[in-house]
Amino acid sequence: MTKKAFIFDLDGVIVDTAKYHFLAWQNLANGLGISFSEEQNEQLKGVSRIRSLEKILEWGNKTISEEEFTSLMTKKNEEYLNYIETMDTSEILPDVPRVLEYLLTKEQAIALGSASKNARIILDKVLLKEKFHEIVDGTDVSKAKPDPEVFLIGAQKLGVAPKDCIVFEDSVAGVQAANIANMVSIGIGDADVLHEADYVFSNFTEITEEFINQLVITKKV
Ligand code: B16
Ligand code: MG
Repeated sequence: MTKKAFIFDLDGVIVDTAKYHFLAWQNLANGLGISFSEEQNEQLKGVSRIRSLEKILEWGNKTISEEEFTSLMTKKNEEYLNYIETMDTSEILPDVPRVLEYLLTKEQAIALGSASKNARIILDKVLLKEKFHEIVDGTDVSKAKPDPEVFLIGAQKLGVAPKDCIVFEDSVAGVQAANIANMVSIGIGDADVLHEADYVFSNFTEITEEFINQLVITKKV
């Protein structure tokens, strides 16, 4: 088999940490007198920490000082870290380990491409860190998705051309980033929301070995 690179987003693809981000952002927003719904949380998926706080302040029509902005970001992250402290392998989304193992047996390259600065901590908690040949996270990038930087760095680190990379993403911004990078985009979630992706699956239980084999042999032009 030829070698391709498979790049996985973290939050919403490997683990469901969106619920913890939601609780921490909601607490922060409510403290500022801003209401914050699950629908609004959807719009923060794949979005960087800074941009997420900017959006919440926009929704609440609130302006704060730079110092307060920095201190709120720290507070949010401390609360988030408390939530993820107790994470374990039970929080890995269904069939993710099966797909990772299959790719490894087929000697394919695997990278993580996440906007989260906490990605390495989470991979450690769920004991999946050693499955990835390269990890690119929020500490390695300067531009947030839909900018393709995170995936392009992943491809470069693995030594695989972007057209030979396949990205698994749960966010619209992430799917757009993969498309802009000229990679194959696979949406994990709702097909209506992720309609820009080349393929969409509800979750990894729907991803067969035949489909993966097909991805490995297909050339993107
Ligand atoms: P942190 P992903 C993203 O991770 C999350 O989807 C997004 O909700 C979060 O704000 C962002 O990471 C930053 O996370 O505050 O931990 O640095 O989906 O790109 O893996
Ligand atoms: Mg995500």
